Amino acid sequence: RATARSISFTAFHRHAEINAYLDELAKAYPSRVSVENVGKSYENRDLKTITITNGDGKSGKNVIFLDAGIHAREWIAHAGALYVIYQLAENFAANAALLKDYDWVILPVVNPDGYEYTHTTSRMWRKTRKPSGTCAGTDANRNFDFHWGEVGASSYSCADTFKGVTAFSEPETQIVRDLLLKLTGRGKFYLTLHSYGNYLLYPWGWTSDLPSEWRIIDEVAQAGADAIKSSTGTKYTVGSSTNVLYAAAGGSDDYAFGVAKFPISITMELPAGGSGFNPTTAQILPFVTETWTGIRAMALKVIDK
Ligand code: ING
Ligand code: ZN
Repeated sequence: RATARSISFTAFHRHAEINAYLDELAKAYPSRVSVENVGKSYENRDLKTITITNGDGKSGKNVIFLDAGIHAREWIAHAGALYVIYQLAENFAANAALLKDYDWVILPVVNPDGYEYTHTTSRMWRKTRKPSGTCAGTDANRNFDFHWGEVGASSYSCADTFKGVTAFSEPETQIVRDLLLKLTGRGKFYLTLHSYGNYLLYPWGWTSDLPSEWRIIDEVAQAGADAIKSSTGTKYTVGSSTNVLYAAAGGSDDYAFGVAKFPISITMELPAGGSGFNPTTAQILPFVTETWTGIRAMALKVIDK
């Protein structure tokens, strides 16, 4: 089924529609799905997580935490998270193995103020919307407090990669921080969706050194790339963000790995469509189904460990 209740994969949905879909799922599947308000954006929008379980009532399971929309303009990332939610909640039988010993916690829109701004005002906006200095907005993926500001981030508030006036200056990154820290121990896999470029990136972003555990992370990412390659032929590049893309400190994946101690932490850069950040609506479904193939393979690899 290409459409899932009030949302579809033939259009990009506004933040309010996405939140309404989450609530709809919690209502439809009360034994397996719950939705929590985890805080508010600078402009007072509700950030909601959806937790999807297999309904066996066991608590304290391992957790896979997925987020999307750290960057406002990367619309296919928000759609990708929605497709994961749709599969786990509404195609439960086919995905039972993913939920047997793991609960999934998903925050599909980290930066709703920026996301709405890209719909109403400026399609290519990347940052949050809180003013700081001359300009509005901080790059949320430079705002996490781990080697904050050391490399690949700007101190100029008008820059697209502005690191923020302090680490965790933004309510939205504070919310992700608190979710990650609450999951230390149970959290086994952190996956954050961005676009574009077809990369599976892992720590570190702050240094070209690799973490000592890099082989196991590489194996998980490679499983995702291989699954996508054999399903659609699309090629993903796998490696540490510094080594295969560029150095940038203060990213959420470095924080999840280095501070919140998620053993596997990956940034997935979905494909470009149309003009890079702007896939056509006809590209949404093929892109998100392909993405799901990769996510599924990575999750199964994590679960297998
Ligand atoms: N790319 C990521 C960015 O924040 C990245 C790439 C991720 C760099 C993690 C360093 C660490 O710049 C996009 N498209 O946002
Ligand atoms: Zn991004």
